[in-house]
Amino acid sequence: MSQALIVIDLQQDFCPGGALAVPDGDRIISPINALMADSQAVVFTQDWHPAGHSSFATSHEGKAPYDLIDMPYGPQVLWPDHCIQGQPGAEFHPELHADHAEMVIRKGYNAAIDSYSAFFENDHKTPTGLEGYLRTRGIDKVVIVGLALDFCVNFSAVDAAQLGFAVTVREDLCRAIDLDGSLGAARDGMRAAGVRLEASDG
Ligand code: VGL
Ligand code: ZN
Repeated sequence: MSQALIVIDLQQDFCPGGALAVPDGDRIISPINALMADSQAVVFTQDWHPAGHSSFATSHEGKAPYDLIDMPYGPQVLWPDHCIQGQPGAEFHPELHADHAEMVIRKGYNAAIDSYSAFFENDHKTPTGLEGYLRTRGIDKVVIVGLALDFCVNFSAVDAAQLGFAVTVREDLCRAIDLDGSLGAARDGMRAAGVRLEASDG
C-alpha cells in the first residue's frame, strides 16, 4: 500500500495565541515533524478564508462566535475571524517543518461556504482536488494528523473513508476544540465510517 500523511491546518490561528486557538495545539508539532521525516507523500491543508467569510460571526448581524446558524448547505458553527488569506494567522506554525509538504491544499476560499474537509467543501459536493491528487500518485492509505480533531480532521477522515481510502487518525497527534460534545460525536462518526483511531504508532 502506498501511503500519504495528511497534516491538517497546523496554522498560527489554531495554536495558542491565535484567533481560534485549539488547547495545546502546538504540542503536536514536534512529533509531527518527526513523523513527516519518515513519510513519503506529505500533504498539508491550509484554512484560507477571504476577509468577511460567511463562517465568521462578524459577518452576521447580532451573532456571536460559536453560535449555530442555518446555511443553504446545512448547519454552520460561527467562528471568530481566523486564517484570513495572507495574514500571519493563516501561516503555518513556524516550528512546523513545512518544507516537507509536497502538496498544500487550501480550503475555505469561497466566501459563501465553509470547508472543513481536505476533500470537499461543506456542501459535501464541491471537490478540492485532493482525491485526484492522491489517486494519480497511487495512494490508497492516508494517515491524518493535526487540528482540529473534531472539525477539520474529522470531516477529512470521514470523506477519505467514504472515498475508499484506508484511513488512520493518529489521535495523539491531534487536538480538539470540543464544542458541546463535538469531540464524542466526531469519534463516533469516524468509527462508524470505518476510520481507524490510533493513540500512537503501531
Ligand atoms: C477549523 C473551524 C473553522 C479546523 C477550521 O481546522 O478544524 N475549525 N475552520
Ligand atoms: Zn476556518
